[in-house]
Amino acid sequence: MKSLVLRLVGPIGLGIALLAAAPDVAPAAERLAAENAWVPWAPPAIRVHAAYMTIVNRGDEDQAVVGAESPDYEHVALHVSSIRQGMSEMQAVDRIPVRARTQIALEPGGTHMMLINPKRVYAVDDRIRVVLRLQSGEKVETSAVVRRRGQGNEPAAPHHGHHR
Ligand SMILES: [Cu+2]
Repeated sequence: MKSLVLRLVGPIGLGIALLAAAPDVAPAAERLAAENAWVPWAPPAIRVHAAYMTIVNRGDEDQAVVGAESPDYEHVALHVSSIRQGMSEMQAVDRIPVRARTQIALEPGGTHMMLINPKRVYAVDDRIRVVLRLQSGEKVETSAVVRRRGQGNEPAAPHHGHHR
């Protein structure tokens, strides 16, 4: 669904003006896309959710996501999970680099976004807007679908047991 990936360059009018002025230069936000975004459904008592997606850099320049926000949450953080001494731990990171012509999977047990303090209650199949901030200052918007965690090898419990 291409319409889920939007360019956000200041006011819409300005974005159109920039496009018209420089048709040969695709803005960073058009070369970076956040695809297949999803948020595992959690009961309302859980105030910290994860967001997973694939960040695709189709451009010739390295990019980096340096932050994110969502109108549906108070705060969004970038996190990396790892297993240490048999325990799942996670750490906040400043940036998620996405090298030219590569993609990065944000997935359970690895890099992910942490959505903190939801502003509403979600049901399965709801959509959550997430806006990625790029190093260039540009923004990439994506729409994450609320899904139940798969029955595959993902843990049934949220991986956020060690979150402060
Ligand atoms: Cu986390």
